[in-house]
Amino acid sequence: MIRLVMMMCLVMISACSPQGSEAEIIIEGPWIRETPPGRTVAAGYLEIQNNSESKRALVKAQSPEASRMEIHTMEHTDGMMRMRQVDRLEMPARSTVSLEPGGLHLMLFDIETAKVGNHVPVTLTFDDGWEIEIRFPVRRPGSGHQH
Ligand SMILES: [Cu+2]
Repeated sequence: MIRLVMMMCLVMISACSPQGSEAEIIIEGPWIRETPPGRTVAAGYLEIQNNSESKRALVKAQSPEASRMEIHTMEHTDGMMRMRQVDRLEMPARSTVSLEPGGLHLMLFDIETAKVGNHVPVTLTFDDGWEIEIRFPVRRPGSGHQH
């Protein structure tokens, strides 16, 4: 009987920490840009550290306060900066990927709560199925960048 209980504990432990992701992926400095009045599309930024020895990828972001979220890059096309949606955000082994104004960002659609003082919950899903919920504080940017 004791052996059976011990086995169950081991099974539960391994189910709770798939591939040790929690220590290997670290999220720093999340924030969402405040939307001007009448706008319901917001950009979110953060830094993702992949401290593991293997490449990883962010494959999905979602929030109960947005109808949908997308991962966007910024590209120079015909002399203009344009946003382009990507399916996944690749992170090489032992790398840090920064999502920041003027570059990579998360896009939140139909969000009414991107106002300073709010915290927007966002769930990030990685390619191995690991998920983490982050609270993004809403901030008013000092610069005139649109994204
Ligand atoms: Cu965008």
